[in-house]
Amino acid sequence: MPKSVMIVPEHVRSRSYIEFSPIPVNQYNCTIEEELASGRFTKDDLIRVQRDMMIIRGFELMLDAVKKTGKYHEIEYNHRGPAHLSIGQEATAVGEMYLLGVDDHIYGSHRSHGEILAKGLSAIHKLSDAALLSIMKNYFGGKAWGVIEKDVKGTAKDAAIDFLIYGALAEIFAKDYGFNRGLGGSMHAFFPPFGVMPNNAIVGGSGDISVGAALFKHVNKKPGIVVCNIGDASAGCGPVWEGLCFATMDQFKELWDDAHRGGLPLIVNFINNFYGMGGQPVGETMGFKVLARLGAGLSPDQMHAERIDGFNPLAVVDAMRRKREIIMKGNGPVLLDTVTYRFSGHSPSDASSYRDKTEVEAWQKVDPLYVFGQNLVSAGVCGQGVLDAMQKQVDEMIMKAYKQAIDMQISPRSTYKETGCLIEKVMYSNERIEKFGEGKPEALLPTIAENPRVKSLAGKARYGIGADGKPLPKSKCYMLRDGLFEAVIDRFYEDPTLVAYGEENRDWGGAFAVYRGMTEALPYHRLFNSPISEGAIVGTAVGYALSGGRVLAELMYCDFMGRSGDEIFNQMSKWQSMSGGLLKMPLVLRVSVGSKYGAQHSQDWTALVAHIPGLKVAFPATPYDAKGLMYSALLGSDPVIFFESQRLYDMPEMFHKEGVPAGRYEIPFGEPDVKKVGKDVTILTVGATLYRALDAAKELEEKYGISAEIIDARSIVPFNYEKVLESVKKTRKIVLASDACERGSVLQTMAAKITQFSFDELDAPPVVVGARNWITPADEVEDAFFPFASDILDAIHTHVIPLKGYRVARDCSSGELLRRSAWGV
Ligand SMILES: Cc1ncc(C[n+]2csc(CCOP(=O)(O)OP(=O)(O)O)c2C)c(N)n1
Ligand SMILES: [Mg+2]
Repeated sequence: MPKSVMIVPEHVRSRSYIEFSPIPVNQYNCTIEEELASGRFTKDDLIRVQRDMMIIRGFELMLDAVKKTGKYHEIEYNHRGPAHLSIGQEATAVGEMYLLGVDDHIYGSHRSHGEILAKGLSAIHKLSDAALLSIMKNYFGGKAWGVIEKDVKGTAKDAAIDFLIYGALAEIFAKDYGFNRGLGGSMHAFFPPFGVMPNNAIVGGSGDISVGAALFKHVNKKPGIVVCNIGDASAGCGPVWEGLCFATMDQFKELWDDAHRGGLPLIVNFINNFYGMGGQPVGETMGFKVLARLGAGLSPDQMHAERIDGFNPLAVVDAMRRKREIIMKGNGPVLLDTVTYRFSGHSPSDASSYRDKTEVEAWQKVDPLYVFGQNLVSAGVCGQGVLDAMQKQVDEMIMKAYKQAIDMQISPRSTYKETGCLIEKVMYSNERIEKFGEGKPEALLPTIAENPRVKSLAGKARYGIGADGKPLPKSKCYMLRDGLFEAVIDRFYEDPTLVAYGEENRDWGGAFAVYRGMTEALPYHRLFNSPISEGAIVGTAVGYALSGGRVLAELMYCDFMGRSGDEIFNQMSKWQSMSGGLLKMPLVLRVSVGSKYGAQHSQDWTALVAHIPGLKVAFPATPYDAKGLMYSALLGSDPVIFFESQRLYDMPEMFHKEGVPAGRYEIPFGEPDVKKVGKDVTILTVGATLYRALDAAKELEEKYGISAEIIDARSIVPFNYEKVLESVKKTRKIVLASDACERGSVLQTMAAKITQFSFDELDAPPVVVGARNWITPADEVEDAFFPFASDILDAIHTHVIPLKGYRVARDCSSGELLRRSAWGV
């Protein structure tokens, strides 16, 4: 029986009410004197809270001045990039980070300077001098350390504070010595050694990535928790909802084995400043009134949600302490609605036309920096003189970092015009990594040999052509889906961090039976069904991978990539390079290209992902290639979109005469493969059109005496043109075929490059044979849409070599192609 829950009609149809518990709102009620008496804080701790808020305020005021006036205390600097400041929100950041350790990871948004500094200051307080010095001296070869070292006065902790302010500021100013070598910038800056993980310029972008990071900790039993800091307006974002749904799945608490049972170690902290840019979630763009209400819809424990006063740093510390306790008992994830207010505009160009001056003034009257400082004085924690001296010291620190960061001699910018420049180097990590973790991978079946599917594959023909030269019945053959299975199951027994998930990945055996036999072999925490949340499937996988684990995620149909567009285009593809080469992204996303199911289930969108820099893209068409490329994907360190065609899952091996090897082998990315040698015309195929090209080649040979060479692209990014250009040199003609709509397809790019590089060797321009620029019609009439052998022959006859006596099946003349183009089809 696959599921633990029996759906009993009498139960689900019976009459009752759903009850909600009251949601606490600003319940913290403790004075500084009481906190001191409780022993939770010393006087020094409280003074440090004030200092940290001052540092953040000073940092943001400096940036505000630079953006608005082009100078800071008369020292000019033109910062051309963004600066989304959090002036007013300091108590929220400092309170949140106060108890967090280095193993606790925070993810944030475009407005995260304050969080970076607060988390960094908290880490500096907790780390030993030796640890701090080691981090500073080793981070990116100690470049930032080299800058600040000379001007440090004081202890290692003082040095680390200088380092933190300088590293963040140099990053904001796009300098090579910044925390992410200038490739992250203001909205994406982060610093993992202090537990500051990627901040995201896509509103709500961290909403699912952080869930994947918490999943990584949970599955691999890593210490610490994850905090997702996102704005109140991000509550309207799909990825945030999908992330919340994923994070609150019942299976964590009900189905996973005892050792992994329990909720994810995650705090979703909505930093509620009551505005998007100018839009107001409360009263205008959302309907929740009190954001903490959202948790009530997600789980019976209402995500332990509450609203807290983010203008009081101690209220935030208190909430974080209590929420952590809940998480440690396995009862996470939890949700916080942290009330705060930004005095600054959304960005420096913001004229605040959407809010009343009196509103801003009312909040300024309760400015946490002033109020908390005064409370410290009234409670006798320190005198005003101490606060004044601290302010002076903070101002000096900020000025020192500012001078260092703007100086082009001291803090140069990386240049990107030379071959082999920094960006070129960090687009991929290009490593080969056997396993991302130590220890024995967990499995239900101790060895692969015991697996029922592995046993049944032993009896299959690993080459699909019999001794008589005829194809064997498919039922007797090893198929493409088996090639994928063999590579994946093997990697599961090698890399303890490897997890796979997606829709119907477990008991169903994967939507197209690639994972059949895995449910028996793997515990839930390594193979599980996700909610139908394509955004979160990819987004969480991004978080899992950048945390240091290998992940294999699946989209049931290529068409659903639209649902995970941001996660593929902006997250999966970019974090390696935006980190300056610090992070790896061992994430393989399997994407199945459909057929038969019409307009929304049959599209080949290779062009969309090939267009996005940072992704590797493969599309094998044979069992041998599928297995070898899957091995490479699952041994690499880069994000891979792995296309599979539903037409080919049951395709036996028709090329590799020795049969698909039972053991491990790797096919490198980027190398096309000559599947049939010929001399008169080259046909370059992507994906399933390989077999239709073979049919066309047969007809060319038998009826017209023309010998076609067929090259299977196998990968799309990277792509080495060498074999194709060599072939063209011989045949002087090339046709390209794939199931993708022709306009803007990968084939068009390839055709353009071939023209450019082989112009003198070509007798005719390369011809692209793709699907029509239409919606996909029903299976019964798909021959009007997808390219078949006759379309390849039509194209060859019309544009490349006239075939004697050939009658064109469908007009594909230049005039017809121009007509279609003018009509937009
Ligand atoms: C997906 C996306 N949509 C829109 C934007 C433009 N944008 C940047 S910040 C912002 C407002 C975000 O509000 P909130 O989430 O409350 O965060 P806050 O700015 O208040 O910190 C908008 C609309 C964006 N960066 N990303
Ligand atoms: Mg907001």
